[in-house]
Amino acid sequence: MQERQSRESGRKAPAAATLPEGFRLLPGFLDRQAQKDLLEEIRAVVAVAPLFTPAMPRTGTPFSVRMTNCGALGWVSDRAGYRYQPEHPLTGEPWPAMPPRLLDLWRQLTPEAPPPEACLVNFYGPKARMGLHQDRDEATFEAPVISVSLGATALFRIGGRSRKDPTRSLRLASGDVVVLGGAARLAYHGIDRLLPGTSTLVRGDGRINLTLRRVTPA
Ligand code: MD6
Ligand code: FE
Repeated sequence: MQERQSRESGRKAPAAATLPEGFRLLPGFLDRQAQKDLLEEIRAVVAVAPLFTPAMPRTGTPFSVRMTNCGALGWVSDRAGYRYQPEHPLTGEPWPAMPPRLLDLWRQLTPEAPPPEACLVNFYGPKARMGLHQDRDEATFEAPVISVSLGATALFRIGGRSRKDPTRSLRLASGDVVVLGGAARLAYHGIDRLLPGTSTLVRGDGRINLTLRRVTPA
């Protein structure tokens, strides 16, 4: 798999000054074939661990994004709260293994960190979005969170460690990788919306985002 920054994409990483320290956007990190190969592996994950609709803690309001996981632990959300657990909430089965190419990507981008334990798979239809949030349900923040985007381009919003901090908007296209490490590990971020007609990789103008996390201290 070509896990290099694409020279063909012609898109540049944003100026660092206005972004939190430890934030990295790697445009076109996965080439088209690597995206297709990864998508097939994610389809195999979904075949074993079907997509479920998470719900907000307390209110039970459904998310517009559907989810599943691979790896030893999976992130789930329901009326009882946000948590990591070793089994699928509907089937009760263990999550499927993380595809080796994701473990390779992690090792390449964060060689010092212990291996990832969870890969959250988010499926977006054309109207789905994700509110501004921090990734802070992990018992350790020693490793970055690394995300891979497939399919339609998304408008990604990122701010600082306080919800009130100013934010800026960036585009995440198919094959792009984001690293939230250092100060950016706890930066607020979300998805405002998808841009229709921007990719043919995922049918129906859909988008998949994978987030790899270390959950427990090494
Ligand atoms: C998304 N991403 O791209 C949502 N979290 O659909 C995230 O929530 C995210 O991109 C942590 C690190 C990188 C991310
Ligand atoms: Fe997140």
